[in-house]
This record gives sequence, structure tokens and C-alpha cells, in this order.
Amino acid sequence: KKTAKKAATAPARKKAFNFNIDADVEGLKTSIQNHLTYSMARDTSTATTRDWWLALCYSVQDRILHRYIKTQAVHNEKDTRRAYYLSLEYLMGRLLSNNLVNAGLFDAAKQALTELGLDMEDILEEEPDMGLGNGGLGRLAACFLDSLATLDLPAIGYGIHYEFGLFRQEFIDGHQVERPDNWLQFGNPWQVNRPEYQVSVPLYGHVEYHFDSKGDSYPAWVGTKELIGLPWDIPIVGYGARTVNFLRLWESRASQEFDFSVFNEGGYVEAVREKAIGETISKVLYPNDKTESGKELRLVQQYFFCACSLHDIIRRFRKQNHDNWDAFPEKVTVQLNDTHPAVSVAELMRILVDVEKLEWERAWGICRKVFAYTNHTLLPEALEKWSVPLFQKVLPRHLQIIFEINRRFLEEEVEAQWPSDDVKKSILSIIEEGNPKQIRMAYLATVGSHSVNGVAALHTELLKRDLFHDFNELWPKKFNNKTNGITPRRFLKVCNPGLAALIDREVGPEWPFDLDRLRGLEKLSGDAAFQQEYMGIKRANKERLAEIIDMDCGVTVNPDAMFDVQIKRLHEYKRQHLNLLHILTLYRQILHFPEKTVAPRVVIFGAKAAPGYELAKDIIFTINKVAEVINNDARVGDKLKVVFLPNYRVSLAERIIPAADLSEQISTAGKEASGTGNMKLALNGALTIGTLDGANVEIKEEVGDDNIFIFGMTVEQVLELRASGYNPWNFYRGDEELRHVLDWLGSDTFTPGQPYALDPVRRSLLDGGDPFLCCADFRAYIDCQQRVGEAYLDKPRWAKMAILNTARMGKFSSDRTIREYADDIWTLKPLPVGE
Ligand code: B1N
Repeated sequence: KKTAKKAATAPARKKAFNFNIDADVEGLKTSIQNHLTYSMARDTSTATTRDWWLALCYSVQDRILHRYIKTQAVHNEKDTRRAYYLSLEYLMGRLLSNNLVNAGLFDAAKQALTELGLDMEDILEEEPDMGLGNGGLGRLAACFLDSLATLDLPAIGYGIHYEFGLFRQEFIDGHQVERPDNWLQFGNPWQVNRPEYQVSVPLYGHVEYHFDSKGDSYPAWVGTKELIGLPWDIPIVGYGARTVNFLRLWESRASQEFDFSVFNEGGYVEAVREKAIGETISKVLYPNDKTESGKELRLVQQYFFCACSLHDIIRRFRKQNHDNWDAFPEKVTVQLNDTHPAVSVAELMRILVDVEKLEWERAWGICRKVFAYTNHTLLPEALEKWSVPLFQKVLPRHLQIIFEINRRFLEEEVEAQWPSDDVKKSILSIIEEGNPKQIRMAYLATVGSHSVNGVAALHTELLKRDLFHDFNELWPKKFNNKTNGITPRRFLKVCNPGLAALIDREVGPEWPFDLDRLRGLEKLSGDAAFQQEYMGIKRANKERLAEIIDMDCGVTVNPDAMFDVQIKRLHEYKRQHLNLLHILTLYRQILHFPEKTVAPRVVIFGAKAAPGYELAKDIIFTINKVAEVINNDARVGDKLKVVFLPNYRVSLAERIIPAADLSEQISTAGKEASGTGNMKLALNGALTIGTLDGANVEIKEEVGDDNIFIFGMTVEQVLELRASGYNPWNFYRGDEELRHVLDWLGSDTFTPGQPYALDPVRRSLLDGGDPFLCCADFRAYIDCQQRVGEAYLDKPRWAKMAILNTARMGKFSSDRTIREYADDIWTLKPLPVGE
């Protein structure tokens, strides 16, 4: 089955080496200089690095746009089926370096800049990250766009054009402080405005019943306020630059009519104020990864972008197919990135039934063929629920439609499977009883889709066993797994050019299209000369990161020490505080046994905490305070350093990942749906220390038990421990080292004169009940870290393991993931664009 799947996209891959973009150095130089003069009104004597950055971006964009126009012309001419990816988040990072590499322009641009007396590195550093996402979910969407274009799949991403992306993080006296991310302040050279495609979106109002000419009543949603959605398009360059797809992001504006009524009453100031409200909808990304708190603005954001996107999809469909709605599911497939766009199900029903006057059953059949839903988490606090009264206020007609979807689902489908079973009906109901009643968005997405997928094998099994247990009995074929992946372009070729060049030499240059070719490195893993080259590249990457650490943290680190890295959002379930307990344990051991050889380590953190997540912020503060003491303790020296790099983001990840030796993937088993940082780090030769959670399980299968450090409780053991009544105090009393390090946090060792400053973390692990079982996994983690340290001291052994990690990461290319979506969920075929 696997080989058959590959065959579907193989021809596209073969031709993809015809880089068709004008990579002529003289032409680029002229173009850069022209943009400096004519786009930016600058001359070379006054131009800043930022001006040169913009001039280069415009020059690259010119070349990309030719292919973009060609791609869209072919897609339209062929009236192709398209996949639409709906996501509230896209964590794109910087676009210049990636576009240069994917378009085959990198070397030419570098040469052109050199000839202009400029440094490429400096110019790339000017670009602000496009940080329109929180973490893994948003970055996955960005990797998927890269793979869709690379595989010549006709696809469009839809999202929101946030004026402020994820906040910038600073540390003040060890505390996280959030600052606005004004990413657009110097302009965005990649976006193209499309005012001709603006969409009007209704909100609020109420439902009335009107009568048609036959005297039948029909619902009419009236008295609404209108918003305008204005699209901005970002071209998405596939590797080899044959296909250039695009990401369409909606900015909200107040509508004209909206102002004018107030204007006419003479309320100029009110009119301007209302206009400002219209424009707040796309102002800012919600900075919560996981927890949502039923905020009205968030619901309006969700509906706003779904309504705009569906309107746009239908407009494109109508150009070719008029109102032949049976053709709609042939031309359109929509992937819902978690439940954030799940209101789309109700919106499409509203359009088909209320506006297009289709019969309910026919509309429902179309809906279910069009939508597919990806679940990204089992954490109960992340499962979106909207209160019925709020929905009634914002989307009164959609609420009626959801009730009707639910009534038919329960009375027809659930009744047929489990006749007269009211318990089953209440378990499966889209509406949760209570005060107030709540809409379970995961259930709405499941009922309205033909496919529901999890993001790693273990996660999908747990979805079927727990969250969707009864749905799985009702529709077993609906549930499927699509293990996440990452783009090897950004996360190897672009971010680790040294390693990429070594791989080119050993296995040929095709690996960015076909990551399984990295297997060709296996035979070299024991070769001493190759090990030296491979570890030499790692060492150079570490030196570069050491400079950043010096600049951003003021700490000097030794590049020969093990770089032990945990980079991800800050969450209790990810257990950065378990890592902290290990740091404290090492520190104690160093003080108590100064003669003992230890593997020197630099423990590196990068993480943002949601602004309202107090304990997460306490964990950051605690790590910062512990770091301060350890880094300044002369008895420790180079044996241990701890750094928390501020403002973790995609561009910083691209510096840390190539320099990492050890990858911390230590979530409580059953909590991390997949993880994708785990894949990026392993691909770049970091060894994983991890639990059997998320995609770690599959990484272990690929690299083999000898090339990964697995520890801790399994999902089953976690269940058993909880069932038997977990008490962290038992572990505290039973483990002397654990007792000492927890007591340390209760003292004023790390915050002289303030003995309780670090107590929140200690308390959460003891009186707080330790909800993520840090104390229970402590001993296994410490012992495993001991084995990691010993392995690091054995240089050839470590090098061999690292090489085998790189060699065996082929499965985790997002190209593989996207091929599976295309084959199993979307039935979407590549459409090569040609010359
Ligand atoms: O999605 C990633 C996975 O690799 C991670 O394991 C998973 O934690 C992450 C609400 C989320 N799940 N849920 C979210 C993000 C924002 C938000 O407002 C939930 N993110 C994940 C990719 O599959």
C-alpha cells in the first residue's frame, strides 16, 4: 500500500529540479537597486540594512509572482479540485530565506549582495517573524502549506490577518513581560492586497419568519451588523518553485453602511468608534495555547474568517460551475484545523439552505462530503465549548441550525444504532446540558465531517478510546490517523546549511523532496572520519548559538558541553518543571561530589507562557532564579549552565535546533498529542530523552531503542496510578533526592531574603496534587539522564547515535503527511504547472 501511495506524486517530484526562476546575478543586482530607488525612494548612501532587506524581498517577490500567476492560471483553466485549509493560526516565521531556497535563488542572491558590498546574514536578520500562531498547531499549518506547494497540490490556506501576532516576551527580574508584536510596522513585502475580493459578513441581529410567494414561512436573519473582510495574499513557494500556491488572510474593516446610519443621525464620533470596533476583530491573536475561555471576540474571529473563506470558496466555485451544487464536493474539500473553524459546518448549511434554498438532506449530504476535521488535543480544558446564550447573541440563525443538526443526528442516526437509549443520546449530543447549555464544537465538527483524524498513532488510539468512543462505534471508518510531519526545507536545508551540504555530498541533492534518502547516511554512522565531519558541523552550530546566548542572556557557555534543549510553549503537561528538578539534582550532585566526572551541560529553555497562566509564569520565574544562582556559582563552572532564551519564536528555533545535542520531550504520557519539535531536533541530530507520548512512540520505532532515551510511566501506568489514588507526598518521602530539591525550592537559596518566592512551583507539586505526575516520574527521569550523561562522554557512540537519528527521520517529512491527507481524506491529485 505504501508504494502505491508514493507513485501518485512521483512524476511531479522528478521534474521538480527544473528551477525555472531567473537566478541571474546581474539581473538580481539591477532589480535590488531599482527597488531601492523606485519602490523606496532611497539612494545607496542613505539606505539602511532594513531598506536593503525590503529591496531584496521585492526583487524575490517579483520573480515568485510570475510563477504564482502561472499556477493560478493553470488551476483555473483546468477547473481543478482544490483543498482548502482553514486555520486560525499560521506560524510562518521569516519568509525571505525560505523563499530564496525554495525558489533556487539563494546562491545568486548571496552573490548579488556581496557584489553590492552587503552581507546576506545581516539582511536576513532584519526580517520580523510572521508570528500569527501560538505553537505546534500553527507551525504545522505552515509546514503543510510548504508541502502542498512542493507536491504540486492545488490548495489554498485561509486564516486571519492579525495586526498583532503572538506577543514579544521579555524578562524583567526573571518575570515574563508581554509586549505587542507590531510585525507590520515596517511593511510586509510579501503580501498582496485583493480589495476586489472583499466580503461582507453579518453578525448579531435576530431571526424572523417571512413568507414566500407560496405562503410558506422561512427563517430570515435580520437586523445584523455588517463587517467587511479584506483579503491579503501571501504566495507559498514550493521547493523547486514550480507551484506557487497562496495563503489568504482576512483583515476586518467596518462596513460603509454600518457607519453611514450613525453619520446621518449626526453621531460622527460614534461612527468613528463603531468603525474602530469593526477593526478590532482582526487586531490580535489570542495568546492561549490550549485553554479558551468563551470570549465573545474569539467567537466573532472564528465566524468572521469562516464566513469570508466559505464565501470566497463559493465565489470561485461559481465562476466555473454556476449553481450545480452536486459538483461542489467534487471541486471543494475543506480541512478544519481543530475546532476553531468548526462553525463553518453551520455556515455552509445556512448558505445552502437559507440562501440557495436547497433541501436540508441534500445540503447536509454536501456538507459532510466537503468537511474533514483534525483533532489536536485531548486536554479537557482545550475542548472548545460555546455557551448557548452567547451563540444566540452573536449567531442566532447558526444556533438554530446547530440544534436542527443535533435533533436529526440524535433522532435518526443515534436512534437507529441504539434505539430508545437516552443515555447514549445525552452522551453523544452536540449540546451539553447545564446552566448555561454548551455547544461541544468537537462533536459538531465530528458530526459534520466525513473524516476525523488524530495527529500521531497513540493520539488517534486515545481519541477512539476516550473522547470519541461512541462516535467510533457509530462510524468506525470516519476515524483515522495522520502522524504529523515537518518541512525538511525550513528545518534542515535552510536552518542547517552545513549539515545540508554534507548530506548533499553523501546521498545526492534530492533529499529535500524525498527525505527517506537520508537512510543513505546509515552506512556512514560508524565511520570515524564522517563522525568527525558531522560533529564538526554540530560544533560550529553550537558556537553560533553560544554567541546568541551570550548576547541575549549574558551567560558565557562552553560549546563542548552538551546542549540540552527544551523548546516549546510553557505548560504543566510538558513538564518544564520536571526538567528543573533534574537541574537542581545535578547542582546538588556537583556540590556534594566535586571530584566526580560529569558530562558538562548547558540546559537551554525557550518558552512563552500564556499571559493569564499564573503557574506557567511562576515556572519561568523559578527557572530564571535557579539559573542565576547556578551560573554564578564558581564551584560549578562549566559543569552546568542554565539559560532561558527570551522570546522563543520560529527564527530563534532555527538557531537552536541545529545546535542541540539533547531534545527534551518529557510530557506526561497521554497528554502531548504529537509534538513536532521532537521531529525537528532529531532530524538535526539531537538525541531524544522522552516519555512514550505523542509521536515520540513513532520516533522510537524509526530510530530504534538504542538511539533514544525513553523513561517514565506509560499511558496505562498513568491510568493505574491515578486509579489507585496518586499522592505525590509518598514519592517525596520515598526519595531523598526529590525531597532535597523540593525543599530547596521552599528555602531562600535562589531568592536570598525571600524564602517563599519559589514556593508556588513546589506547592503545585505537593499540596497541589502534582496533576502531571512529576514526582512519580522523577526517579526514572534522573536515572535516564544519568545514562544520557554517560553516553555523551563516549564521543564515537554519541556521534553514531546522532547520525542514525538524522538518517532515520524520513517518515517525519510533512510531505509524507500531506500525501496521506491527499490520498486518504481529500482524494486530491497533483497538478504540475509546467514551464
Ligand atoms: O498541536 C500540535 C501537536 O503536535 C501538539 O502535540 C499539540 O499540543 C498542538 C487551542 C491548540 N493542540 N491544541 C492546540 C492551539 C491553540 C488553541 O487556541 C489549542 N495546539 C495543539 C500539532 O498537531
